[in-house]
Amino acid sequence: MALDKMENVSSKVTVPRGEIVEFEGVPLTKPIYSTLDRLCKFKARPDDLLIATYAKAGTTWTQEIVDMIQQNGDVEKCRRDTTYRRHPFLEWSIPEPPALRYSGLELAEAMPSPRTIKTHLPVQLVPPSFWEQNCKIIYVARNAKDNLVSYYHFHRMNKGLPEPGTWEEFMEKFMTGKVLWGSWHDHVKGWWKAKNKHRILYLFYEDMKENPKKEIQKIMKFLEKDLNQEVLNKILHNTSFEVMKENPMANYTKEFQGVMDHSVSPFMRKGAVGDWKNYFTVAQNEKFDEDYKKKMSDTSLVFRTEL
Ligand code: PPS
Repeated sequence: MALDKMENVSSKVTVPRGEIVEFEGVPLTKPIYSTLDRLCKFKARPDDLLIATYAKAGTTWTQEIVDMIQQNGDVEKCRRDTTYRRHPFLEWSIPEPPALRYSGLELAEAMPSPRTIKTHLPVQLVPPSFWEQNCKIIYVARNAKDNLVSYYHFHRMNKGLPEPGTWEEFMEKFMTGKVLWGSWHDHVKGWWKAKNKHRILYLFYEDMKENPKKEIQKIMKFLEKDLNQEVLNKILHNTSFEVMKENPMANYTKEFQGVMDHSVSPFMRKGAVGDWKNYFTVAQNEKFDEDYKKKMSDTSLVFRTEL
């Protein structure tokens, strides 16, 4: 079955919890680790757009906004396939079982230009051709506390990821960078530095929540797209949390049945800023802040944890 035409035949398929292997201090899944060589040789094209994020920072939201802009606000065109297949998830690889097979690399290689590609890679692991080709990159960052909460729930519902352990244990792993794709702190800082040298639009989830129209306009400008107010409002509406939560092409209910259990926690969970307050105890918050201060002392990056 062609990868890009694969029907959703994954229901009832179960997978063992993912195993983690470290590469240069960055925990990766085994299949990602074993394709690193190929990944490094990936041939980016000059008109590729890369959407890069730390996992759970607002990737899917940004992908939908970008696609809506590229399709001039045509909702039907944006529903041509799931997010997972419209935009190759570059490093993601599931060799088996066959019903879940996926190779972001193969999907990207087979895709005609212009391509929009998703990655969670830290900046130092991005295939060099993206820099050589001077590709445009949109990076989205989300404050560490909400990012952590979202990541914790995602591990609970996604059986393809390692066991999260308790909330307390997961928080510890997050703080020490022992989670998939590594340290949040290094990720956001690494990309922040890279934006001084490359064509990177660095966005914040919190800004997108506060004023989505303004952030959509920033993306439009970056993509050199001039769309009228009517189209802009259509994009705003169709990329709202409420609409995307009900959109099967964006809410991950069509993929990974038996792997992602939305009854444990939906992919489109809360979509809010400040939800961390419902999870952090006072003691945990103090510990997190103290550690955060140390790890973020060498950057000008500033995050908002509430609006
Ligand atoms: S992934 O798996 O890494 O691609 O996940 P990602 O898409 O980066 O992040 C998922 C979180 O983003 C929230 N989300 C949104 N928030 C606001 N508005 C819109 N439209 C939107 N779409 C997705 C989603 O709910 C996850 O956050 P939490 O906090 O868990 O709800």
